[in-house]
Amino acid sequence: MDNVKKTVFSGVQPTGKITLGNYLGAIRNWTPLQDEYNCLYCVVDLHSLTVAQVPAELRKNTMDLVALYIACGIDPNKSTLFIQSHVHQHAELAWILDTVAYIGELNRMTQFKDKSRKHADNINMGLMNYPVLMASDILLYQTELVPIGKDQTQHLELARDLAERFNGRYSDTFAVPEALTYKSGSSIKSLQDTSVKMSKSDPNENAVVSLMDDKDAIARKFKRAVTDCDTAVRFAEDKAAISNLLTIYSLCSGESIEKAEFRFAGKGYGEFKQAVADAVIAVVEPIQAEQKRLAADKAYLEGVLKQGAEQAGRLARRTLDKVYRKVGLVGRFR
Ligand code: ATP
Ligand code: LTN
Repeated sequence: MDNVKKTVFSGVQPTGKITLGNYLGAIRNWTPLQDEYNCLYCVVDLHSLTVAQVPAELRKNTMDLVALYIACGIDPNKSTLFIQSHVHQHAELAWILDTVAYIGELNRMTQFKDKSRKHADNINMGLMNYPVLMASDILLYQTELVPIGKDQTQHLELARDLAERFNGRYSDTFAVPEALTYKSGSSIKSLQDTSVKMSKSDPNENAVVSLMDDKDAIARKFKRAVTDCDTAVRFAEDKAAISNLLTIYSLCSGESIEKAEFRFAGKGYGEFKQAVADAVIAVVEPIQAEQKRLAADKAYLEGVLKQGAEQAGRLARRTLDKVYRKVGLVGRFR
């Protein structure tokens, strides 16, 4: 690993079908960083245990997501690709950071409040601790940049606070990370309700386009997508639904929003929605084919993950050893 390059870390939970929001807001932005930075891309399986999972499905979703990362352009020869639970230091550092984090600040987290409402029968400690484990993921690698969607910026702020608090208390130990969010696509909205983000856990399947949806499903979902009251294809604050579709169209087709507005001027929503669907299909079809091919190649994926866990483990050990020493734990006798 190159010591002069800055370190980038990001992850997605293997909690089900990866959405177009996950792709446009996060994963898509990871690939161009691979040449300029030391990148670590992680499937954060421990995080997904904070809501109820079916064990066999979690296992499958985890391996499918590894294949999807590669299909989306993450190159295991350039980036470190690994599964969070394969590097035990994540959970260990989270414990130390737990002793630095305050209950009050965790209790205020928007995602914790949202998920507590959604899973009222299972408000477990892990759900509250979620951002501390995320801070651990990031700080373990002396990460400087974290590419994420807008919904995760509050968690990143906490990671920064914990790093600074620890550094202040025990002397300089962690790099203080910065969020990397992009102007366009950092918050793709539900196709049925533009006041909420498109989310894997949305029970309304018309609201969410999955990266693995087939052509017909994608066309149907865009056809049924809510629109605004007039008929103009225009990007504007008071036209949240059309603006969301224009953002998706622009990111998938590569055409600017202005050009797209011009192209669809005077045309109906029907034609526009079909064009959005076509642009999305053109992006996802090759990814789907590659994901399927890779998911069937177990030996290859295992090799990638073995190498990833070794590389990440080496870096993680370095930071955790330092942390244990700083807080006053007696090092293991060898
Ligand atoms: P869940 O519904 O299970 O909470 P999620 O869809 O929010 O899942 P995560 O695994 O929590 O997905 O998020 C992975 C990455 O995708 C994060 O960087 C997050 O910011 C980004 N992301 C999630 N939803 C969107 C969205 N609608 N628009 C843009 N980025 C998103
Ligand atoms: N909480 C993130 C997933 C996540 C993550 C991370 C993202 C866990 N650890 C570290 C960036 C860096 C989410 O997207 N829901």
